[in-house]
Amino acid sequence: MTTEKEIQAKQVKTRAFIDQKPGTSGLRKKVTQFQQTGYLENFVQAVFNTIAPCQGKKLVVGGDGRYFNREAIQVIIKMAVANGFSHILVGQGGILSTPAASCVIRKNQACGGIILSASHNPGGPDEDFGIKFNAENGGPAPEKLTDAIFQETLSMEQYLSIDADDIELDTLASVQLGECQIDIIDPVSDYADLMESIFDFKAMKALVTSGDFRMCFDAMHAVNGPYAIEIIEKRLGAPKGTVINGIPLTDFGGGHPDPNLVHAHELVDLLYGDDPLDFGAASDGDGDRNMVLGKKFFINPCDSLALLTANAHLIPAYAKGIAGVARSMPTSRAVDRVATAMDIPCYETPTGWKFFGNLLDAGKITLCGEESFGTGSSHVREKDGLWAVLFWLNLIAVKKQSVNEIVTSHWAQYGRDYFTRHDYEAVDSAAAQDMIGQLRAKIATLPDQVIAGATVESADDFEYIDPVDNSKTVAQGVRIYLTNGGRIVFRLSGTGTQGATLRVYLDTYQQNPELLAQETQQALSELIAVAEAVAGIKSFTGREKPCVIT
Ligand code: VG1
Ligand code: CO
Repeated sequence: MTTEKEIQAKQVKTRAFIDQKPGTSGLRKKVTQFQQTGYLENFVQAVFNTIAPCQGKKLVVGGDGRYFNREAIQVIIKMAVANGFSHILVGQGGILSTPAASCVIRKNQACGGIILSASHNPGGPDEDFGIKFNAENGGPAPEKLTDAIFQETLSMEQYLSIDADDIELDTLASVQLGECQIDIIDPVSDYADLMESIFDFKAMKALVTSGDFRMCFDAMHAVNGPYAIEIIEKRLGAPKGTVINGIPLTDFGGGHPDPNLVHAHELVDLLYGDDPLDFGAASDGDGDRNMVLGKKFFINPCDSLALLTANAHLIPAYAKGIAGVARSMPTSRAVDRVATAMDIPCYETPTGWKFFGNLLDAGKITLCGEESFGTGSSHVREKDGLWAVLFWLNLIAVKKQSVNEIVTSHWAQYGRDYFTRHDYEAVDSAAAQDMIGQLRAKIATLPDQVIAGATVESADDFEYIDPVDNSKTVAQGVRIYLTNGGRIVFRLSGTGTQGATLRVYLDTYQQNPELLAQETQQALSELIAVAEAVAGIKSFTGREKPCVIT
């Protein structure tokens, strides 16, 4: 379809907002904030100004389907046309999972993409919305770029748009708006093809159709439903109904699309009930996180990264070996042990996928991950929930072992890093800042102190110098190392939309074969007591216990 009409860009006056600083992963606010006149438009114009000139360039647009996704996409398309983009690729229905957006940007050599998502945060008129820009490598904009975008927002006086009817998003089509071609693309096929090029689909198909392997994938009413149905049910042939909650809903069915033991309770019931399945998996709102479960068995994401690294040679795409690995700082050191054994480099980065981009682009790493249910590889520049699930299926298919056997034999070989994260959500911001401030102030005096029976070996506030571009990122979390091998990390979340969220990460290493099967909170109870003693969490937050324990 072609519109012959002349398209005239119009300048629209706006006022600047001072609160558009992107956090760990883009700008996340309540929907109501995004609905303020000019709020979304300002941020989008700031992105376009930062990457200008936009003339002749290709842009990818899509989101996780949450409330306000469609409205935002219409605004962005019109602004992109007015700003001179020559080609816009939009996922059908406004849908693109975060990893699929990364894949589409790379495959089509776009100059970048705008992804609309607040990830695992709830959706709906009174819930969360988010927007982020991914650069031409398909990865989240690095800090240099997000800082520049933020600077632009502070002086925003006008944005560019056009007067035009809304674009029909539900039909695959190519539409010409003035000089710009807008393609409504199948959001799934490129991504599904990429997965097929990485894994041994033949072996996986044999596994999931064998009749003695029962599995479930919970898409949590979020974006990965169509991807999982296409790949797991259609291409791998798993029985219909293997994917549950597979239709993306604007409010995610009223739940938190967060794949953990608390929020993915429907799946958890299937794996921990009377007649448990062999394998269960879930992903989050925008499809980049994953949780993998065996029969009555939870795989900690830190262990998952270590295991995928140790077994990467069994996957066709990584059979020739991997260049190196990286983990975010709070992630346990399980993967470090594997990297040492494999004699490959292991990098420790600040929290957030944007810090992996340079390492992946430079070919220094092949796999990377975070404790927050994020795992990924050089196939895209985002963490990738479904990829991680397929990796596990591929491993089970070729090792012919259960999840439980694979993990416990890994611990037997490498020892076990017990890990937990305690979240205190929506606490008073000033109190949380104060707590972190006081911890920072005493870092220098901590070494050699005995706290709740444990001796501090060292302490610091994590800083990172990117080995590729030498950029420096400071104040990424207070780390306390104990002489008994334990580690405690305190940091504030950069994705919350209400008050502050304090995250306390605790991990300790156990090599004694007799002590590898403890309950995690039990194994970490002494460390938990040290964390309270050193930081005074209860008195600062006014909370007796964390809201979420993972
Ligand atoms: C959290 C996680 C972090 C992850 C980020 C984005 O950030 O801790 O590991 O990269 O979310 O993931 P924070 O700053 O709240 O701790 V997603 O799936 O929410 O885009
Ligand atoms: Co996410």
